[in-house]
Amino acid sequence: MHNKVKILIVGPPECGKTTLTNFLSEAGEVGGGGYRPTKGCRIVEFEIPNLNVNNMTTKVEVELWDVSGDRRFESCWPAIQRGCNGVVFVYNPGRDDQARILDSLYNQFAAQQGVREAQCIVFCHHKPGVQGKGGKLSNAFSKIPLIDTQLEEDSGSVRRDFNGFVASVLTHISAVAEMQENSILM
Ligand SMILES: Nc1nc2c(ncn2[C@@H]2O[C@H](COP(=O)(O)OP(=O)(O)OP(=O)(O)O)[C@@H](O)[C@H]2O)c(=O)[nH]1
Ligand SMILES: [Mg+2]
Repeated sequence: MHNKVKILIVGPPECGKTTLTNFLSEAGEVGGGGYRPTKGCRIVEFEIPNLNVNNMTTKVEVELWDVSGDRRFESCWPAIQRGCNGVVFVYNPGRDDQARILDSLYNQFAAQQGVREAQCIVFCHHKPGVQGKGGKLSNAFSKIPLIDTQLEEDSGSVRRDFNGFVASVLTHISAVAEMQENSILM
């Protein structure tokens, strides 16, 4: 059983990727201090001790790559994308430029990399006080689950949704591996 995953978290600047990464990995406080833009990328490793994958409980090691939303670091993207198993797209529903940015990120981080819809999820991240649903996401996202994340109000569901996503990524990986084995045997 493959129990290690590399997940990227991408989205426009300041939408909350580092905050979500810190919450999921328990690496820091939510909303503590001011905004410090991520430089290039930050890799955080943590474990999910008991994850149910294909009816089996297993320990999963997660490498979460918290990618800067600043395109000045675009030259690092090929290195960041190598060996990626899944992508979390994050956006701020309080701004109307986000759908366009997310569509372009989908092309670069999923479509062009052969990362399938089953390996993606969208977090519509509500910072405290942010209203609205944001612009409609492009058709590229029509088959990708979209989750509202609100750490102050319901952080438990954010963790559950993320863990569920990791389980479905692992299910996808094992299904692909099985197909490849079968095609070798045939
Ligand atoms: N209180 C609170 N603050 C948040 C939340 N999400 C984001 N913020 C704040 O919004 C600002 C930007 O959040 P970051 O997580 O740094 O944004 P980012 O997407 O990592 O930005 P880049 O690294 O520049 O791409 C910071 O000041 C955060 O503290 C949240 O859920 N609660
Ligand atoms: Mg950041």
